[in-house]
Amino acid sequence: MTGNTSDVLVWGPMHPTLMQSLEENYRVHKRWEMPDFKQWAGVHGDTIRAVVTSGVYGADNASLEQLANLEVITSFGVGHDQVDSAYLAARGIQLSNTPQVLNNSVAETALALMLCVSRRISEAERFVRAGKWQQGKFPLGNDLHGKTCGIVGLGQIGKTIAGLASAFSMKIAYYRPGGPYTDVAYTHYCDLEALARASDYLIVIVPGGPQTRHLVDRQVLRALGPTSFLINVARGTVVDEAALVAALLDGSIGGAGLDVFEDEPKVPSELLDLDNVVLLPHIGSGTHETRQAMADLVFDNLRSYLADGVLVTPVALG
Ligand code: 8YV
Repeated sequence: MTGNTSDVLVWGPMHPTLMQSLEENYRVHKRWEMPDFKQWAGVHGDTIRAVVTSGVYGADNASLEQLANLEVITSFGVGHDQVDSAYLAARGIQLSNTPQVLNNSVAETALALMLCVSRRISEAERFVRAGKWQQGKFPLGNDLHGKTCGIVGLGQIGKTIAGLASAFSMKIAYYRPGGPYTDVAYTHYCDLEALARASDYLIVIVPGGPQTRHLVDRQVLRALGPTSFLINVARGTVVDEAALVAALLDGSIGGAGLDVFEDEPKVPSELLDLDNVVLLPHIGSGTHETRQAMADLVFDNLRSYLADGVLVTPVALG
């Protein structure tokens, strides 16, 4: 650590190599270890130019209010719905995220969930472990090939999912209210219910936040129908979870593969006993390689900003 170093406030425990790099290069203040943040900020808040957080931790406005000289937030994850972009823009605080480096991992998680729900993989494994194979055959599943994969949000991750699903010989369709993209040949829908009606697997991969809250609602789930599946690798808030639970309980949809929930880490208890639902603990980007790349990108953003005032992967605010 040099003599002329910056004070950085870290919101919660981060990837180990990121923590190490932060501690080697800056004066690190750990918010999660502070018994009383407001009291700490009253004494030290003015020293903080940079905050390091994640898409899950976010950073609430009331806490940021205590940091009068804050210039930048570098966030671990591509989604940044847990910070208030309008508030940051109004204060002139810059924000970075970790796009691109997690596209493949999240897309692979979406494919894993599609395979799991279609071939009943989790259920089949529970069957073997419970010793039921000796008593009879396991029921049949469904193919992916030839089926329609409807993608809600054909951004970078959505396009990567489309590429993988194409390799499984699926037909690709997508929802985009503003009209079709000119650089892809996939079937376009302006209307989400129409896409749901056409889809065997509806994959949610739009950013979270107020604009997409409950985009997938009761009507969309009804349109998806009793033989089709919902996959969510975006944010729990994009799906009306109460409507999803009801649709799964009354058979309005065939099943679901969920990596995200509205109030993580809480999972609706009704889902725990359903065999046609696969539940994951928000592991979309959770591989050694991808998390390392995300950690490196967070550090690169912070170092670049504190040295030159420039973020490597800035988020356009407001
Ligand atoms: C992370 C994510 O798990 O990138 C995102 O938006 O949801 C995940 O990659 C999360 O951001 C923080 O750990």
